[in-house]
Amino acid sequence: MTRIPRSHPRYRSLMIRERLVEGFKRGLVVPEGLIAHGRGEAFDYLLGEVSHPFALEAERATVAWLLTARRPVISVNGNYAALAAREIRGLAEATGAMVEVNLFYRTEERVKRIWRYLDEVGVPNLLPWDCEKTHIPGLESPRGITCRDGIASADFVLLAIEDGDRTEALVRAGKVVSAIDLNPFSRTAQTASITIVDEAIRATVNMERMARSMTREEALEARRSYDNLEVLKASFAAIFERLSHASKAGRPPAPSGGHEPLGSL
Ligand code: PTJ
Repeated sequence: MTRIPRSHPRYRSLMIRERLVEGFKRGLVVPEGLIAHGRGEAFDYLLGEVSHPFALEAERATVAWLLTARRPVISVNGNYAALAAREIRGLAEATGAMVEVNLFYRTEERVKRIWRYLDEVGVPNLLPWDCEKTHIPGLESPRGITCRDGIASADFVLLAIEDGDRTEALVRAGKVVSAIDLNPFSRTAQTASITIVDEAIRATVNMERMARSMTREEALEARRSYDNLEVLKASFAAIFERLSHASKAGRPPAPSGGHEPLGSL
């Protein structure tokens, strides 16, 4: 792994990139995952690389569902595993949610490899890699395969860095879907029931912290009062305001002092 000095101004971003490259070398991440990451980085730049209030609100609603749903499942793909395995462990511990390895570019070999990696890191409530399988309705190709006792029977699914078709199919199947996606224009962001416009590691760290202190009453209230349209509008407004400032000043606004946990970086 390339050594990056902590003093580098782009330390955090470069470390995240290294995690993904390591994941690629280990066969967890597909080449397309590296491209997806670059897109995410670009949007994070526009957002100022912090968790904005609208993201924290969506994260709070997600935690509320993870704590109170009948069968909540955290869906983990190659990118999410490579970036945030330890943070996923924390969130699964704090909420008791099940964790399923579920892939867009699916091969049994890669499912096993990611499953073993999560297991080594100590992620709890992992559905077995050789679970009984079924298909997400409307997605009959291998990218629709899922565990019968996992996503297929879940009422709530948390996804990250996900493809739009799969998100749409889960929403169509009647599930409440929360999606971590830095691009609010994406089909995933637009179709999810709860859209977390935040970087996946930051979002997962935030959610673990929230889950450790949220009461059931607070969770039910957070579910009731959540409005995803307002959250999406606020995410576009944040990008617009930063670009508007930059278009006048010729440089981005000073860091907003938003919440930026480092997680295990
Ligand atoms: O591991 P697999 O086989 O399931 O495949 C994973 C990828 C990522 C290749 C697959 O899901 C895919 O092709 O995704 P897309 O359609 O490229 O969408 C990924 C979305 O996640 C894009 O909107 C990116 O902006 C966003 N994104 C990328 N990195 C991050 C992110 N959002 C949050 N945090 C990130 N670190």
